[in-house]
Amino acid sequence: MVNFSLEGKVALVTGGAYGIGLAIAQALSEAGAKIVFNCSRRETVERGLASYRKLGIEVKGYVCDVTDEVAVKAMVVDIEATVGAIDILVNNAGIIKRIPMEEMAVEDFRRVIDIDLVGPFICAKAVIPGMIRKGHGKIINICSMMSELGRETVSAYASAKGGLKMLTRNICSEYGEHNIQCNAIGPGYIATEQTAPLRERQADGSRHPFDSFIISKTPAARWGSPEDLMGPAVFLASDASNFVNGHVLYVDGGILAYIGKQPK
Ligand code: NAP
Ligand code: GCO
Repeated sequence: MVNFSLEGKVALVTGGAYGIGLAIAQALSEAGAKIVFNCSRRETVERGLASYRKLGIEVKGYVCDVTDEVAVKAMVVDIEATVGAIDILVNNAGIIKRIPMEEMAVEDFRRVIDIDLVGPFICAKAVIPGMIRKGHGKIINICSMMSELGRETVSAYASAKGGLKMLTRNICSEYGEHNIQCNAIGPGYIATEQTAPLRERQADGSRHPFDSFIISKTPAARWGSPEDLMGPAVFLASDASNFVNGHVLYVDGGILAYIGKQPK
């Protein structure tokens, strides 16, 4: 029988206070995993703890910036001591800055790369030794449409997410022999706080032009919801995907397959 169960497993979901991270953590919990999560701000961790309480999910939350290697290592040591060795890492924490490249400060470019690409490297590096000792592990990186496509104003984000696709493949290559599977989920356009500016109603109540654009580019003719990512996450976190490695599973309603609706 195909095993989707996560009973007895410990999952760390970075940036797991709300949005995609919360939905994925909820799904892993429903499949039996014990959940720990981190965010960079105390207030966000508190917000996340309240959400998990409302969902009836027992979690441990950490204030930890994924770009701070010393803090990440300390968090992993504490998790291993108080919850258990980490079986599943979801590198979800991420930011975006939408600035035309010629106007983007190098510091802004670096910060996005630091959080969206270096952060996953730091977190994976911190959990891999424990996974090797256990003889198994699952690393799920949260990539993006921008792992494949560019668009105006997101040069830093696309560079980070393209790099994250290749980091996924490299962890697969380097640690597959230790029974560690590293895959990625590539969400399409998902309705979260991160994309709220792209969906804001216009003054006259009409849809934001970008909102209409995405709906025209998506065969499913809708934005995704964080819940659309729950099943794919359980699959990639479970034994059901033990021979899937280095793969980016796009959960995008078909955007990448579609040239776009012909203008009327
Ligand atoms: P979101 O609503 O902005 O949530 C991001 C989470 O990451 C927050 O909990 C945030 O909390 C945390 N975070 C940010 N910087 C951090 C840091 N340095 N250290 C630790 N935690 C940090 O984002 P989302 O829409 O749920 O997206 C989650 C992931 O999916 C991101 O990697 C994003 O790039 C990716 N993604 C999103 C979409 C989409 O359409 N929404 C599509 C494809 C991929 P703090 O601010 O308190 O740290
Ligand atoms: C943007 C959006 C996208 C989504 C997502 C798409 O400004 O284009 O924020 O980047 O966040 O990454 O997969």
